[in-house]
Amino acid sequence: MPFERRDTNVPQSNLWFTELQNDNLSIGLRVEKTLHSEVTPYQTLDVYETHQYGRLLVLDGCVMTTDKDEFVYHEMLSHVPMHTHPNPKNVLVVGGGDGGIIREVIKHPSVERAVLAEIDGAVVEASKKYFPQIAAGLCDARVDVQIVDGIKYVEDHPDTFDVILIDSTDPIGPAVGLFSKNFYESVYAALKSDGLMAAQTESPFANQELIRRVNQDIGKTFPITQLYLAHIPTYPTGMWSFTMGSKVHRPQDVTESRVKNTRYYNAQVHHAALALPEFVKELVQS
Ligand code: SPD
Repeated sequence: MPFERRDTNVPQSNLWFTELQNDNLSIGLRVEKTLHSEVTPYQTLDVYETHQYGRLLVLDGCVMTTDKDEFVYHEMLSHVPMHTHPNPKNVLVVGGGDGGIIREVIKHPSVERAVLAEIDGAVVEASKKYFPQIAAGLCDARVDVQIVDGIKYVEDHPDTFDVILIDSTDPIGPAVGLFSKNFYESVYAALKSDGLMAAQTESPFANQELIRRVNQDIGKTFPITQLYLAHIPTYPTGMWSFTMGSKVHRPQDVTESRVKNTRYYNAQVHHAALALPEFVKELVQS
């Protein structure tokens, strides 16, 4: 049977959310209604109800997460590094005020304490209100939500964490410092002797220079560096990268999944995500 086509007589809102990636590329979602808009001390924050992807969280005009595909990003930024560490007990999430990464981190039974260092309390509040299934973990007894500058928090906590996850916005505005070599050096210092980190590092199609630089900077800071990929439909180009820096443990050594209730991650996906297309290998080898 061919595609089921929409009845063109049904009236539709003609309001579209459009994220301009650059002068030549945008992604668009038809909006059913605007649920929330505010200007926080750090950024603009909007929440929309969309037809295709459910609720959509937008910061400074960029898609942060949607109801329908958030699981891919949150599971892949958390479970690939969390499984790479044999026994992660103390975990820090920098950014990630919506709570999605924390929700995944606390699925690991070894976790005793998970700190969220988010600069903008408005993101946490909006997520609790409009994305309760994403923010659910923020109330867990092991979770400590700190509304602070993540860069300073990392600098102030040497030799503290087993795993640090950097769930930043795009490298503009408040997130610029989270993509710098100085910051990766602070992250290295905040990790215990066998600690490891992972960060979201944008699209290999749209952000090649950034990926090249970040890989070099993490590679100069950590003995082990690994870029890995996942497919996230609402992020520009759909192909998304994450970069891990590790003092000792290798993501290739993971043998099985320690968490059962995932929708994207499993041990096979873990290894598949490490396999890089040739044009992405070029970015990390140069
Ligand atoms: N271009 C999208 C980059 C967004 C990365 N962070 C999203 C936050 C979701 N927890």
